[in-house]
Amino acid sequence: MKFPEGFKFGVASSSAQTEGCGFEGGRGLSIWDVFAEKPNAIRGGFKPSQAACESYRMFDTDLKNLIGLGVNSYRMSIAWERVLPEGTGALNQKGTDYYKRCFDKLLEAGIAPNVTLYHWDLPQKLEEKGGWLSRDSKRWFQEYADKMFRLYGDIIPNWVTLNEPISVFCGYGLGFFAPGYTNKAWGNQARHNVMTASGAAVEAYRASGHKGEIGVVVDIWKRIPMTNTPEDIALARDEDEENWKFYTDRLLGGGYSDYILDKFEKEGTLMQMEDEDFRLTNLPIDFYGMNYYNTVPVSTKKENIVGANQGGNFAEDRKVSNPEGLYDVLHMIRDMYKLKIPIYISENGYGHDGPETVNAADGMVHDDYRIEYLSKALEAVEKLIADGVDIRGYYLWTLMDNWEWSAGHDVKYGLLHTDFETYERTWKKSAYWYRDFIAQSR
Ligand code: IFM
Repeated sequence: MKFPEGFKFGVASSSAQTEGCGFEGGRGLSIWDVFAEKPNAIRGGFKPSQAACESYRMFDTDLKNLIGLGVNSYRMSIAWERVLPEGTGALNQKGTDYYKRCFDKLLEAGIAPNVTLYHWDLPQKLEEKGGWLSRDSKRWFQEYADKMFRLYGDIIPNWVTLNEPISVFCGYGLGFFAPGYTNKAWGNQARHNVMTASGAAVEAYRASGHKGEIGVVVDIWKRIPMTNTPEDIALARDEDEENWKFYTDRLLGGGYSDYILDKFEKEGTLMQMEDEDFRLTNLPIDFYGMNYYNTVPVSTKKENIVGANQGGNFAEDRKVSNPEGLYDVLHMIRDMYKLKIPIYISENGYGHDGPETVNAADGMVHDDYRIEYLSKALEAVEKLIADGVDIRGYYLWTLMDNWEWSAGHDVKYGLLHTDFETYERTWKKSAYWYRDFIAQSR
């Protein structure tokens, strides 16, 4: 099918997962640098400073690959700790120059930068002041966002405040993401505060007068009860409420559900909230970004699989592949919140848990399973557009194999294979497939 004029075909990435190069250019420590030092925090012990893709010095190579794929947009994030090593205050010129150069080069190539402000790498200096548990976090984030809008607001068409705010809950409540705390009340407070901070960034964007778009990305992992028993239905409901509705209700529905407020009250984990927090998240946003990977089957009778792989997608057990689910899940979200704003599929991709090797005979990785997944997911996008759903873009996760958070190098999502010794990038079969798909869809 031909996609609508101007539809964004992109790939998505993030700073912590790709930039690497140690602390070159004056990058400050992030909470993930510190977390990665803890024994067993990251599979294989890989650290983001050493085990990402060296894009800080290899951006031109990445750009060549983006041009080769034919994408017209690249979703990337700014490392807060690179531009503001202290989290607030003085900007690091080398850091801001780096992003300016990336954005200029992308624009010269006709690739629109879609820029995320927070993709999980909180400056460690702010963590030392309480991190997302502090009520000051909204002020810190607003200051950072405001500085970025002043620097780049006139050239960036799309901004994302947060990518997957659940990461903050995983970090403060569940312990397998940075900063590694296991206190549910803290997790709830931190996730409440990060949503507030997102609203504060939207407020700063409107005040800056720039005319681009700003939105928020929430990942949806719809739970599917494995049986019709009341227990399984109740479990699916509970996990939906905790894992994604918490964020979408706040962002798209105006506030939290009675279910979640009652539950936290009973547990003694209810967060402190002020009217101002909701005023901020109720400021209008220009789009909703949905990250979709899979649905999650749940049953009280099965071993709880959540957290099995501990990559970015901690709910991914990699036994389920449901690319078609994108269709129903997106319709569900639209109906649930009577959504009128445009939607981006801000991430979608296939994670392979295990090695993927470059075939010596033809120099390619034969990742047919990824092609199968992607073709079904993109078919779902086509059907949604045919239904009249206002989807403006699709960003495949991800350009190249990178540092997959707590899963280290074990789980691979890239269209390109990365050799983590030489940092050579090699196109997989799926990269050629996506390139051809884009070319045929225009
Ligand atoms: O790698 C992550 C990304 O950082 C956030 N979304 C899910 C991806 C795959 O796990």
